[in-house]
Amino acid sequence: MLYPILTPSRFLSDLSGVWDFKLDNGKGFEEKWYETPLTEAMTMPVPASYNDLKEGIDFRDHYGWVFYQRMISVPSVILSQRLMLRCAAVTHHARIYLNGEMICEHRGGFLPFEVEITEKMQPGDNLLTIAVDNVIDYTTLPVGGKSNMMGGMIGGMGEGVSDAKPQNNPNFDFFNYCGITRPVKLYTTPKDYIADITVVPAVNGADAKLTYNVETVGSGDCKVEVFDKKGNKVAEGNGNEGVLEIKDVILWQPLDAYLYDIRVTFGEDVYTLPYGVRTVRVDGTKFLINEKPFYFKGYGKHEDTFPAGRGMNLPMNTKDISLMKWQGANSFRTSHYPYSEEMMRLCDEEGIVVIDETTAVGVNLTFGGGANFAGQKVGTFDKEHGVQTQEHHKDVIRDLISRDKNHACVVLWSIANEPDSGAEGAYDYFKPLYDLARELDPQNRPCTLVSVQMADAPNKDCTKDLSDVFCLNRYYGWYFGGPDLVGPEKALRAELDGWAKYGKPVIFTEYGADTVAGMHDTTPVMYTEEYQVDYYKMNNSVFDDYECVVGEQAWNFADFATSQSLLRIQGNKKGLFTRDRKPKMVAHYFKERWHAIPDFNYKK
Ligand code: GCB
Repeated sequence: MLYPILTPSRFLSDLSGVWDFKLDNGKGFEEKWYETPLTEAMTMPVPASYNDLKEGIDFRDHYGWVFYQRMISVPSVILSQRLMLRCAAVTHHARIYLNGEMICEHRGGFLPFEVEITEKMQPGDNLLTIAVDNVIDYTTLPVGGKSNMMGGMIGGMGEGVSDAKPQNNPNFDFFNYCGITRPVKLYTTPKDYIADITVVPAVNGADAKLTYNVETVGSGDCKVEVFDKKGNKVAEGNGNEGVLEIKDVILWQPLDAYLYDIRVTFGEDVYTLPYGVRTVRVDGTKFLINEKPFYFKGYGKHEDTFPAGRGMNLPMNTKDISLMKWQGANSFRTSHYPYSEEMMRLCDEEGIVVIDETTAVGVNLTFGGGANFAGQKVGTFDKEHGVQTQEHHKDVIRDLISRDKNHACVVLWSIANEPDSGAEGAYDYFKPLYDLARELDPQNRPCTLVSVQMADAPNKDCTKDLSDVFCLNRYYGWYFGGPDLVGPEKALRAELDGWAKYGKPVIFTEYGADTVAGMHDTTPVMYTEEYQVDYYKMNNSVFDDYECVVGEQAWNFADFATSQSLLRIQGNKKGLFTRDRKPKMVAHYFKERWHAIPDFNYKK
């Protein structure tokens, strides 16, 4: 799916601004709030998560639907074109109404969708309503507990205390922020238009061949031109498919990005795709970018800021990448959902390497001892009582790859975070998903799932049979063994010996310790900044000893909001930075370490 841009043939209008807003009181649909202007509406910015923008727990933890509304109108000349309404992300379930008529419905809160409205626009003002539902359950990704249970993921999940008031029970450790979290835009195309562009790079010596495919609707001639940064045309092709040859190609490199502009013309329609040329492949225990062994230094992140919640935050995205570079990092994972298109474009531009993750978090009913289902243990993949997410999971993979397939920054697909990948039924659940991702990705990038710490790994974890790269979330010295670091070190080495036997690359995609900024002690006790440093020193020293370990991504880049629970002090405190991006002591430790580790050829 193409990112909407202004071009000589396409008009673009961003509907960001303050909209009318109302929480559903259970009667919104019955009383057809989408047919007339909302009464007693609140103000609400778009894009943003609404949760932190008004006061009170009832507002923040509202369960169910909310209504957003505004008027839209376009100059009549626009209607000779094809007019699209596009939402970049509505969390988690959207119904869109134009002048009272439902024109689109979409499930899944982190990927774009669009609907044509050319014929539906009336002269003058048009009433646009977007109803948004935040309910998560066993059919959604991310997964939530049964709706009328109480308890948060850590220390409470699944204890299943009945509560009169329904509420979300996230089966994951981040706040269930929701609303219209990314921009809503109107854009036009000519009636005959470019629907999609796919470009696959191959590099041979100093030259590159880009195999392209342009999907078009209607009739017209298709031309594809490639321009370098100075605006010189370096390759050209005709027709909807072909190969573009670039002599003396300048490669996109981690932290040294170079983007060409690929300009596609089809009849009257013109679209320009920024494009980095690079290759990715796995060879034994090496992860090769441009045929050189890459070492991942970075973090798992969140789209999480105050008070926008998961709302797109361009200044913070820019700041975060600046902090990454300050610290000598080169990569991050989009834990635990696809990030905004703006962030992906920024990573292309800035040379940040991305592990791109789906929304599949919480596909695991064994957290907290596994008593998730009215106090009874239920197998995650139990056909009747377990998660019912596989079909939706496929849709998410389709939409994610469709959105992100051309990004140079994306080098690895993460099919899920910490699923119950050692459980009965896990292989059968995941095998078709890997097959689908491999079939759909034109660049054939490696695939992984980010695996949870479990007894008897790797033997029973289906990631060993399915993944090209083993991504491990491990908490030796925190959830497992802390505050002792000696025993956990032994256990970590023993586990790594097991993974090393498979001869594939291993990346630590999570490891970390909660740390309250400003808490210090001469004895490094848990939660102090000193303990966080010691914790990471121990883990890193182990990684350094294993040739197969080709990456370390700390958990987390910054402190972030979560549901309330006994282990969460106004959120998860495992950040190397605080939520407002001030460095903890450990940030300086990593800065020194990462600047000393080369991006390539770290492991022999
Ligand atoms: C994990 C999860 C992550 C949590 C983290 C923690 O394994 O993948 O979402 O936030 O642990 O801090 O407990």
